[in-house]
Amino acid sequence: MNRIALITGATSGIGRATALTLSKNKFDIIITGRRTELLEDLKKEINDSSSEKVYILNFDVRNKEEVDKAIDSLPTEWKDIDVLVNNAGLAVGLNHIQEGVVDDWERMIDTNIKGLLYVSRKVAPNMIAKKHGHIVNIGSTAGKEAYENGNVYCGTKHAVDAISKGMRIDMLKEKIKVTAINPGMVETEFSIVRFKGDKEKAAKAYQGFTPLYGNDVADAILYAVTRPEHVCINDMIITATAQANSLYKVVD
Ligand code: NDP
Ligand code: 8X3
Repeated sequence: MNRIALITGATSGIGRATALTLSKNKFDIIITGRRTELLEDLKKEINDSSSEKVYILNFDVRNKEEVDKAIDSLPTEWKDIDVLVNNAGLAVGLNHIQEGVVDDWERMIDTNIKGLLYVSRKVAPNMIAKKHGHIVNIGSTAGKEAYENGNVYCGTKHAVDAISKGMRIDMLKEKIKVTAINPGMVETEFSIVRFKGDKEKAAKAYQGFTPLYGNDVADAILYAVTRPEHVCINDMIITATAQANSLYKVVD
């Protein structure tokens, strides 16, 4: 029987790649995000290439009521979520702290920290009732070292690091696995969002080296969620070969 995975932020980048990868590996997938048309496109792409089932939920992770309502609306056959991938997230702006834009800070904190918490709070109790489940949180190398201008984004990913460790401890007795996957630079829509739609600036972020792609992170997620019952990958850092951590990268 297939397992069920819910992936937040499946309209793009790492989340989209993860949906495609898991659907090729015996998972039925609940794909979520705000851009419905992109979720419909992804559903079609999965349905065209595999027989695994796909269900769409459209919600903003920052809105607790929307999160609860969407997850409550799942049909009975979709309610037993085996794997939750908390992937929805973003960086907005790249400024020194004293020039920071408060609205940007709030978007990052509300999405990357509070959104992850709202979805986890809604999904985890059912996992605990079944004494079975796996939560995968997408952190970042930015959650391991801070870098210049990264301040609040790095803070949100340090929070993901700490929350992941805390979740693991809190749900240990119930046998719930928790994995934090911490990628370095991945070429997705991430930099377009960070630079507020400036595609030229965004493209420059990946020049002179081969970055990670969404599929590379999806592979790591697949590895984590397909270990035997007695094995839990707690924490994983994955970077391009050209990048050691947030601070060291070689470019041609
Ligand atoms: P993308 O911008 O390509 O994808 C982000 C996804 O998050 C989209 O599907 C977007 O969907 C969703 N999302 C954003 N805000 C919300 C919201 N309020 N409610 C629901 N969904 C939301 O970026 P990535 O794939 O790169 O990012 C995915 C995760 O990986 C993020 O948590 C990011 O911090 C992390 N990460 C990225 C790295 C990189 O270099 N790219 C490196 C390390 C970590 P929609 O807009 O349709 O709602
Ligand atoms: C995204 C990677 O280096 O921009 O988390 O922080 S980085």
